Amino acid sequence: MATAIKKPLTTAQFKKKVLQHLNFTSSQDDLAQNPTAVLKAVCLTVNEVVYEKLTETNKYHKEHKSRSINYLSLEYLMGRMLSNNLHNLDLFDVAQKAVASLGFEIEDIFEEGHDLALGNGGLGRLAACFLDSLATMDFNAVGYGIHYEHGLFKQQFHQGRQIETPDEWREYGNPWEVCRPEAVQYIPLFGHVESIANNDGSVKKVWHSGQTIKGVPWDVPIVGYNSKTVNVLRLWESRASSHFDWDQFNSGAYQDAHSAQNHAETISKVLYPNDETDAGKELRFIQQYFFCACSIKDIIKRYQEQFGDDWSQFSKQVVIQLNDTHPTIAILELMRTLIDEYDFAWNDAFAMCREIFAYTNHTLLPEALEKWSVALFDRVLPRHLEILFSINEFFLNEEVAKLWPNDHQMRGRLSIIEEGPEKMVRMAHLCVVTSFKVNGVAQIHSDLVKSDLFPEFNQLYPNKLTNVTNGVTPRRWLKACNPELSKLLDSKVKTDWAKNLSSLSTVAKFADDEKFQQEFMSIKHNNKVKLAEEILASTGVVVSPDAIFDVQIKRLHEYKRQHLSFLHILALYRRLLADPDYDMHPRVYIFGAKAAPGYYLAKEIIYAINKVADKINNDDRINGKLKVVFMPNYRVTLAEKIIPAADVSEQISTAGKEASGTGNMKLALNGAVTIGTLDGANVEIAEEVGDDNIFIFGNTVDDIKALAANGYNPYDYYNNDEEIKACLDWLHTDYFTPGKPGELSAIAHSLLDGGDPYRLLADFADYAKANTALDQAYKDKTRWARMAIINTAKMGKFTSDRSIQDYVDNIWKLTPMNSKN
Ligand code: B1N
Repeated sequence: MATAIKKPLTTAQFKKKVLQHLNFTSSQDDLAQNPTAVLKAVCLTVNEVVYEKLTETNKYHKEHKSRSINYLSLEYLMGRMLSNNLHNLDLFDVAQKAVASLGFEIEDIFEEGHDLALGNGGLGRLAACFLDSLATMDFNAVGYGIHYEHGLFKQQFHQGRQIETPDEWREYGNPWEVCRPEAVQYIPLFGHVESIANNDGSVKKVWHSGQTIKGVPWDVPIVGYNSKTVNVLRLWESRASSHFDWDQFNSGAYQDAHSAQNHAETISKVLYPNDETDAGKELRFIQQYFFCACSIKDIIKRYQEQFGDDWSQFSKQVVIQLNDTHPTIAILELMRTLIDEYDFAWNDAFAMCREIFAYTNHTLLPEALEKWSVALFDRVLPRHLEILFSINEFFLNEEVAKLWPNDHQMRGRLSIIEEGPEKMVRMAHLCVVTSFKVNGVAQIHSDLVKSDLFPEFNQLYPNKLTNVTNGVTPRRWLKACNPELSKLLDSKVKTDWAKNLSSLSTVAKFADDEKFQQEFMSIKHNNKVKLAEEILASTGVVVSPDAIFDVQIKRLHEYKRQHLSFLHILALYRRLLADPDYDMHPRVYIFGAKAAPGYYLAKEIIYAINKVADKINNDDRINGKLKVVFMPNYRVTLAEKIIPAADVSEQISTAGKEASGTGNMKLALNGAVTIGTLDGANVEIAEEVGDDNIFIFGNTVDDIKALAANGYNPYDYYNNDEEIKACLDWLHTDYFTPGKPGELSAIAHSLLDGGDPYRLLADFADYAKANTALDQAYKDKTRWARMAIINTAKMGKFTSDRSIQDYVDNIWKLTPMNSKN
């Protein structure tokens, strides 16, 4: 696999095909007016290459009986596909020239594309990066997910407040997906379980379901970079199993005929927009089950196409990775299928599941740990609940009782069922009990999973809990999004760094080279000029590319502490008002974040930042030294524009709360310097770049624990720090909301009477100090250039190819396509 893959088309061939497709899809007379038609024709042209490779890939794996990795995730944040697919197929320049000869800039064609936004944030984007790496490294992998009609909502600001509108990513079709009617599945739910006595005295359980939903698969091809592989992401859409009831319709019951269909189609209608909070809604539960059941049936179908009824190879051929607990029901569905449909003995079925499932934990936040009520389980999935009880009984009696005999407290703590006024199923416990490996997503997080979240499980199953540090694909997050920097790196690095990111370390030797510094920083400047235009277009704010571009882009959540940065902005503004000559390099704070629609304080934080931005951006007294912009509708496509232009990467979560973070990796890779806490992957980034090339501040995980143990009182900071007091008091006035005092009070309340749950005030002073140090460093151009270069050079560890290799070596035990065995 070392040799480069041949370019699949010449420019002339590419152009010819585009014109052919245009003939079918639109009139060519008005071509100049129709970039959308060109986009579609280009996608269809690329698909010709893609689908040929997909067929080859499938053929190869069938012949070689490669073990298949099945990645189950409720979320995939794919972003746009065209630019990435062109890069991965080495067709970028070909397409660029072909499109230019038709009178278009390729970038303008990309702008016509929709984001596939079938996810909320880091967890969904990680799944997308992993699919890219799996295909690039020639592994036999399928991603399974839901074909949401509406992905994550679009965000607008009306007078500073977030407004959500529906995402219509496939209103007029999506060129990348193909419907696969031959792989439709039928999914039972509701109903009751009948016990039938067998002749031998045993009991056979029969589930009589109350409803059947049809699962229709849509395949999105996943193109590997410079590899032989095209894999698929298979997304399930729900439909009514029997079509429209014409008899009912003809008899006049128009509404009723529609309602069954509507109910079925509601399941895949919309992505739940909550990031790290358990919505606990019945529809979400049914979504999870629907997608798990479709996927398990599909995995079995694919296996049987090769191995027929011989189950002996199943656990050697199939591994299923659960992306958090959201797909946990897959475990119960596989158990049910083996026992009820294939007559497996319970022990054999369970042993098999324990060889097949692995689980990734992505968060320690209690509000994100999923629990479903036993009553809901019983109503929707009565047979699955019986199986769940049987697993719990086995676990408590055969495993917990052996290590901790007669320890009722321990039983209660570890049980898959949480007792209480309403009995609940702890999904993570089911995952840990049944999976053969459980991993956290950065070293510090995995350590906390062992020590704080699942210490008893770690005792019970000593080698089960492990770490795989997250990574990001350098194809999308450097090569495609930062073409100028990529070219510079190409000129200095001999090997293909996009496939071997560690080779970037060779540019570290140019960190002090004046010419290289100039080239590196002038590319950053060009990227900032472009972003400044984008900022002007989307917010109306003029910003100078000579200012420090300070970026905080991620979901809005209290633990991520956008409001810590906000509070510090208030402090800087105050210092500037008190002394217009206050010594600081001009700085532009750039925020991008969506808040869950029901998350009150997150929305208040957005509003407050927007209001303060209005005031600061229009205040002549501070000579443009401070600007604040909140770019609306943060998404993958916007990240691709912001990240190459960032000087500073804000990674300021409360220590112990951010499992990993992946934006931190993307920003550093593009030469941004991190200001951050010792949390998640920041710890490992600091290890890679060294203390001189990162600004670490704040309380550590242990410090944070000690703060709580000593009785944390936010008023201690408020009363003892004049700046904190003044800034918090400011929020109660109408300074930023003329005529409406108190509009920004919610933030101050949460930080004082609300107990400051994320310890902002305890970190404020050190954060301010780190910012002063950062400001000093930036003023020294040579020093800053050196830091930026070292950040890019030292990000080799954080390619998602390395993460996948870790999964392969430590969890999945796979062999790639074309390897010897
Ligand atoms: O997963 C990312 C990590 O890099 C982030 O640190 C982590 O916060 C994120 C319930 C989640 N954890 N949990 C979620 C998302 C949606 C939902 O409904 C939980 N997201 C993360 C990748 O490891």
